[in-house]
Amino acid sequence: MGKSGEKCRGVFPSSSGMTPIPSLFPSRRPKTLPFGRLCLLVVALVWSAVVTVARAAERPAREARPNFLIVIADDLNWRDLGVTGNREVQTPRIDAFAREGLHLRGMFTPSPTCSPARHALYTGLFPVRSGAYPNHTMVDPTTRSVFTHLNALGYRTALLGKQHVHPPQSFPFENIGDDADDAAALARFVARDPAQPWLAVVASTDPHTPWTRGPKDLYDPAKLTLPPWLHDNRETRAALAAYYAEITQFDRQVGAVLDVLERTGQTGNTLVLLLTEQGSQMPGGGKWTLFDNGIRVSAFARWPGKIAPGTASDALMQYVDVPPTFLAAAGVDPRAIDTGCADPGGGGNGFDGRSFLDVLLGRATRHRDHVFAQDTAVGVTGNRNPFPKRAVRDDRYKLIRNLAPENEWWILGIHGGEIFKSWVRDAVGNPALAERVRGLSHRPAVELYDLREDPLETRNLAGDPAYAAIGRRLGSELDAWMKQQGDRGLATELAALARQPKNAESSGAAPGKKKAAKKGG
Ligand SMILES: [Ca+2]
Repeated sequence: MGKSGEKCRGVFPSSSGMTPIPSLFPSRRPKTLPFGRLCLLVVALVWSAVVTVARAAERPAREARPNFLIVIADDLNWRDLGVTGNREVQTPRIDAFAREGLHLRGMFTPSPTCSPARHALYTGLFPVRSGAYPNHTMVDPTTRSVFTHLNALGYRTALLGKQHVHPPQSFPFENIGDDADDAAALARFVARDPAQPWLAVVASTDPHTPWTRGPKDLYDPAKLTLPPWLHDNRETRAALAAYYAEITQFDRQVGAVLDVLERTGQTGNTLVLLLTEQGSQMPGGGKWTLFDNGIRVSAFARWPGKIAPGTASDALMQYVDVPPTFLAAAGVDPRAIDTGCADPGGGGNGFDGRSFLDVLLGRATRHRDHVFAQDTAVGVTGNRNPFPKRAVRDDRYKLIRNLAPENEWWILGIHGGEIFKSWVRDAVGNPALAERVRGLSHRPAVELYDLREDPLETRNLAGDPAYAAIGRRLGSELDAWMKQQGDRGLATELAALARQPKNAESSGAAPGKKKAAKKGG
């Protein structure tokens, strides 16, 4: 099912329009009731009253358990929203949503790639420990996810849109459709039983390549302001305009989802978490890199009456912290949860993440001292060489280690693309551009950045004696994280293919499942 084939199936006749929500109850009734049916009706009415009373008795517990909604984009650079400072991309619904809750400015994904990022988001486990570290990957089959944990608490859980997680028994959500535009499917799910709390994930495929959807007429390539990580030429401008149109398409999708909550009366008791996922597939746009363009996430949380509107937090946090946070918000101590996955460093089966509920409720301003990330090139489509990367970041500095720096980093999605090829063409006779292009494929063993002074990570401070102590401090944090994860660096990278279901299936090690995802990465 190609993305381009989906273009006209959207539910948006306009930015505010939406497919009507089907009635849950048939309206057609017989005009007269025979005696037998009348008796049945009386019995039904009495039973209905009994159930209503019983549900009223449960209400205090019910009100203590909010619904949860995650809305996640696909390859949306955190900077490319109106609310995060991009003055040209149009995201009115997201900007308005941000004003209704808390802007989590310190959120990071532990992987700049779709599949491992989503496994971490749903399991609360970092990628190497769970086994889900390359792209198109899977967790160990005993692993449980937020869907497992909330189902056990009596929630119903569902996912609409992109999956990219495996195996199914670790992610026991109800699949309510592969098309994140299908707001009516979401409406049917959330309205099904008012007495049962729910978790829903709406996982978009926008603005993942190919950039084919959205209102292209809003963006004139010739008039766009290019961000500094992009080389300015005709091909790049055309791609940027198409990417922005898909971001606006995602914004409309977000609007339709929020409208479902309004129409079904679920806004008040639902904690909504909106995530941009990871960097874009532009060269330098961040995807498959550990620069902030790749791993930083724009995140916004709304929970009326609980989260103060129009607020922001710089507390560092990661996707692995989301499941513990939801469980804490549901009244459960996340430290008592068994993830089904052994902790090689700490012992036990607990989460790698910790609840940031106190940040949401305005009771804390700090959460983590460090965030961590990894990227695995083996298993990415068209990858030519192993190129493992690891990173640690605090609120000012970042250390990146490239564990096979002698190799050329080359993957089809960046280096085989038309934008990159146009840059290579333009670099002939342009030494400054040639050096930039080279830097997209060749990296030093160690990179150290001062993000306060150099937010685009262009001045590598590794080797500068003035920063040696900072490098050592971050290096020991990274060593400790890798050890806790059971991460063997290059050896782990070289074992990545065995962590992909397509390879495990061919060896008979995993059950077959064809994902309905429209796009890779
Ligand atoms: Ca993605």
